[in-house]
Amino acid sequence: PRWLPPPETLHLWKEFETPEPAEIKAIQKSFLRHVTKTFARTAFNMDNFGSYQGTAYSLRDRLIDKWNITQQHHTREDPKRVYYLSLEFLLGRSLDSCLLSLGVKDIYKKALDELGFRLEDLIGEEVDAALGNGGLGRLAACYMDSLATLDYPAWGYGIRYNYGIFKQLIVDGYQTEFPDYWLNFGNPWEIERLDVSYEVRFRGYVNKVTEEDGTISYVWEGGEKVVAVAYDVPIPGYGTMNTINIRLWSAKPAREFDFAMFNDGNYEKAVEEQKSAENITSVLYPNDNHMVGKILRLKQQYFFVCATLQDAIRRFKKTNRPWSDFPYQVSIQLNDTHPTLGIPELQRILIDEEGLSWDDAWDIVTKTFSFTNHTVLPEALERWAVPLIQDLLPRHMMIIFDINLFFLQKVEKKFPGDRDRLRRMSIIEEGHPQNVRMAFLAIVGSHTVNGVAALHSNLIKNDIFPDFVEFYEGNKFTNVTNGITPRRWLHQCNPALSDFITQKLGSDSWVKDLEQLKKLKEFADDAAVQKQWMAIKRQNKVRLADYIHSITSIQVSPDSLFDIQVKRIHEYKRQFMNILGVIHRYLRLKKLTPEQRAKEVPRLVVFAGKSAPGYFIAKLVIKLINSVGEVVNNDPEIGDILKVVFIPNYNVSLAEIIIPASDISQHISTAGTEASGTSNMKFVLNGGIILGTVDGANIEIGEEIGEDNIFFFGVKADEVEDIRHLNRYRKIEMDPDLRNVLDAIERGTFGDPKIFEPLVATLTVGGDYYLISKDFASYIEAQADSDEAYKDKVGWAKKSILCTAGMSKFSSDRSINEYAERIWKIKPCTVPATLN
Ligand code: CJB
Repeated sequence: PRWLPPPETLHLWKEFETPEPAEIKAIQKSFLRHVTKTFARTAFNMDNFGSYQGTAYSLRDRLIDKWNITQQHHTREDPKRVYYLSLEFLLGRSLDSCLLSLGVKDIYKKALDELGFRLEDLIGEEVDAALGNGGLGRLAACYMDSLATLDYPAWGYGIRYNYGIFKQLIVDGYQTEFPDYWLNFGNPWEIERLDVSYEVRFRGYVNKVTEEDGTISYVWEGGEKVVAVAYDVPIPGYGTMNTINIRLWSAKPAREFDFAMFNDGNYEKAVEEQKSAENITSVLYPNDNHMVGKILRLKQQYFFVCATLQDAIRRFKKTNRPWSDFPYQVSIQLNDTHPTLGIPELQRILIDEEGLSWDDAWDIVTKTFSFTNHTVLPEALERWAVPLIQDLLPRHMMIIFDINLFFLQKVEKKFPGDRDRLRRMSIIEEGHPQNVRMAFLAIVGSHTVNGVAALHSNLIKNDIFPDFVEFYEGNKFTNVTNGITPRRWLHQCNPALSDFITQKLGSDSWVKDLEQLKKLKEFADDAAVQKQWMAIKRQNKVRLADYIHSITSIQVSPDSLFDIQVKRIHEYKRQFMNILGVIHRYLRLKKLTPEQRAKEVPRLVVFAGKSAPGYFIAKLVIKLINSVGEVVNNDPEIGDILKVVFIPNYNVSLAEIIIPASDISQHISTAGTEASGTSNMKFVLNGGIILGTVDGANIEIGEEIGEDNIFFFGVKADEVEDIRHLNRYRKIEMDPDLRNVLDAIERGTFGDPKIFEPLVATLTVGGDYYLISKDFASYIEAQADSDEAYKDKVGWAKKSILCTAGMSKFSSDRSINEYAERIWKIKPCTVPATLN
């Protein structure tokens, strides 16, 4: 039974629910209370980490107050909510962003200063929450920030992995992986909710029950159960009361211990069972844009979807509405196909547990779900073996077969006798074994399917799902171009530029309304603004140079052009082409006289990014970058004219240092392979210039900022297929400059050439699938253009200002408003000021 507060006690609750005022004394009081009481430390037993904890806990109190007020308001108003289901949330650090969102950074700084702590040092003590691989996970984090800031009633749902993405160390030039012990020192940003838990069943059997009236129903029984426990991560909106929640599930054994087994002396077996439950949420799979068909991953997917739906349904049922209202109260967004099992799971609950008819249930399901596709790479599209699903989720497999049957009947009706079409469109792919095509299941079970940039959404329609576009007559498919939060990716990571923009625009309202940035265009030719603008860029380059020195001992000059490529290491992203271009530059520089060399634009080429641990070729790319750096950086003839640095362990907090420091950033995927990219947006927002291919969101960025302010090169997406076809059937034309570069590698200029043979082979015997040879000449030309442009300091400053000024479109606030209005049909639910 629910506990209800005696009415005469309510005033006490109210009093303590009100957030404390942000006064210096109040802050110091709460800080010291946590330091001494929560962490049992004293003035004589303190360090920066202790004061980080004290500060974080004091902020956490404020967050919880805001969170409670928000949730109470939502409960009262009962608006339609969106649930954003994602296997990844790449949040990074929270202290700085919370201080800024709550508008208390300055006063906390003062309060801590008086106690003898520097806020900047404390911020550096926090470990990243790295529950994601790359773009997809970081997008989810940006979207949570926008949902909160725009006052939407939204929940994120995911998994609380005990280990996030691995820590990368470089040993002898090679990537080595270490576990990410992120929870070891506690996590101030989560609230453990032992009271919110659900059972999740795996395996077992399906009982067919024939009722007295002849109707047939199915009951899923037996098997093993685990419990999902909620951990809540409050996400405050910027400058608003709205504080939403990311609910992360952690797996616990259903029975704490099997005492019978224990008493029998079978202690190990008893512990084993417990461990096997906990294993489910133990580790994030470290693959980006690549599916791995491991059973534990499938368990993770069902585990989080099952707990999430129980939670959403419990909330819905509190209002006593009929089931037919469900899609008008609940919208569920599938972040890629990873949570697609939610579709058969909701259908199962509705027909097996709630007694709805198949058709009524399916109507609810298809009005509730929508699906975002994030990639066209075939190796990333999820396909799960039918026997695997059958074993783990027998009832779901039956339901998927039925969904497919009814779907194919409709296809047959629309295109009678078209057997090949049925085969192509079947959710079940024939073969040994059969596979479930998760993207097809997601499309069939959703009302809307979107790609993440204009080009990508067109490729989805024309190249990967054309049959579905034809069947649904185009009605399901749409585009929502990705965005990034300007709070973290300008206001927080680049305080100097942020302050300068506020000063020039006369207000900081751009932080919540990025359209305002357009007004910066007026200043593009203003010499004083240009000077200040580039001085800020230089400060940021000094900050990065210092970081590079502290980590790698390599000294780099802040006066060189900073040319940066940071992202997951993947063949399609072509870091290999970048380093081949660096070798080309090095060989050219070596041929020059010292006088000629002195006239060259000095360039620092920075790489960072993780490779999937089992991705052999990507790991060789890292080795090659480090080997080239070793030679180039120690060549006395070259000096500062060229430096090559691989910064280890790329993550969100490192991105915050790297991105504001770029002059050029590279986004050079083979046309048609990068769905959108989001770091491209971050770099340009910070006044960096893109050198990139006509791919993903680069295209839309070019449209917004003007083609003069971006260096495009390479073949277009619609040429790629033909070139690949030719590459397969005749000898590849090797670019002569590229041949020289490969010769240098093969001569052993960068160490034992044997090491790099498999990598070099991808350009020749491998058929050069990513068209490096084809694009090499135009890549080198674009690089030369960028050198020329950089010599013109005034012209460069103008470009840089116009870059930032043109980025309004790429705020995640714009993306989220599009999702809310066009897909989720939700409205803001603003907490009234009187409750603040
Ligand atoms: N993406 O990060 C991932 N992981 C995947 O498995 C598939 C796609 C990326 O998603 C980003 C957000 O939509 C895109 O910007 C990026 O192009 C894509 O590779």
